[in-house]
Amino acid sequence: MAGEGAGTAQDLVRSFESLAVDFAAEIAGLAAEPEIRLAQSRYLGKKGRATELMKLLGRIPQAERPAVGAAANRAREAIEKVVEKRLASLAEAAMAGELSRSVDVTLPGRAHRGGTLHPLTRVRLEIEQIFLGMGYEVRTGPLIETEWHNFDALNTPADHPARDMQDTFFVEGGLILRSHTSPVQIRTMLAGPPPVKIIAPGNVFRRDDDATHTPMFPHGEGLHVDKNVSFEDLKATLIAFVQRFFGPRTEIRLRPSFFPFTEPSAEVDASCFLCEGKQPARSTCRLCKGTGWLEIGGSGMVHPNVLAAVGYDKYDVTGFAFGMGLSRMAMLKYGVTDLRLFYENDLRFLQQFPAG
Ligand code: 2NL
Repeated sequence: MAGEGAGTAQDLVRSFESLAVDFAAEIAGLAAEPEIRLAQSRYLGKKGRATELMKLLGRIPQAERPAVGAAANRAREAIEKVVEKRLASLAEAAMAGELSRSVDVTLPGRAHRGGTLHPLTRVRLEIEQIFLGMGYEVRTGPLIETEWHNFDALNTPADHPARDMQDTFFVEGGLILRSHTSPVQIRTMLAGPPPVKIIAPGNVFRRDDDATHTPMFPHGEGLHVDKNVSFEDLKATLIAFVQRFFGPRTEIRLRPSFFPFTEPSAEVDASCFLCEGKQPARSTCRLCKGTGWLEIGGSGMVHPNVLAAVGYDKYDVTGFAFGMGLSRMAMLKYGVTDLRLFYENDLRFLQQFPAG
């Protein structure tokens, strides 16, 4: 920094001249724009060396100041020019590098193994497609529910065993994890008048955890409410469903049962698609265990108390509803013998369900 701090005009002019030279030397070794800009600000910035030199101008006689000012301007211009040239040559070098890269277009591509859908997702999508084809809408809703939407509206009184701590997960604020997807149907009916024709797929929660139960499992329910909806409509709908899901020769069997939210209620069995109920295959069938039938879910006519709870006229409309566990449907359809396989994320299992 020759002459810096020296007193005469000539000293200052020389200092400005060496400023540009010092700067050029300093950035010669820099190869990135941010570093070059930083160096520039060390010379020309608010606290830069040029600015510091300008502060000495006050000590110079008036008459000699223009010469020093001119030297300052030359230094500034020189520094800016050096920056520009250096950045331009860096850009050029980068471009030359890009252009000199050669690509062997004959190399085989790197294969990416496409992902597949989880079997439970496949089953859900397939069921959705079947019901969409029968004019149903797919509805979803919250996993955390009020006891009213999950139980009370469904004619399930406070002393019903399903409401015990043992079966239901309670969370803070007096809320629960839904134990079925019925609250979605309740919310849909509350939101508007009949007709309602929906299916509600989604995960539900119960305090079970053993070889045949997981505390969370995918469930699917259907609901059709309108004037003159009959048990016959329920049966026809279930037949159409099982024939699309398991195959066109599938039959159904309804066994009298009980649910608080339906009356009458029935368990739904589908005829075994593996042995088709025919001897001798049936007697040793691993799927239906020789019964010829597969239990797939529950169903019934919507209880008038449920219709009344959502503000529907129980004398004007009727409805049917049904429910099924999607993991059971997936086990039956794909011959999976251990429920836990669905939740272990073992690729050897998952890769057996191809894409598409
Ligand atoms: C099951 C049994 C069932 C329903 C679910 C339902 C919903 C409303 C009103 C009336 Cl909003 N019923 N759902 C009805 C009968 C059976 O599920 O999931 N068994 C595996």
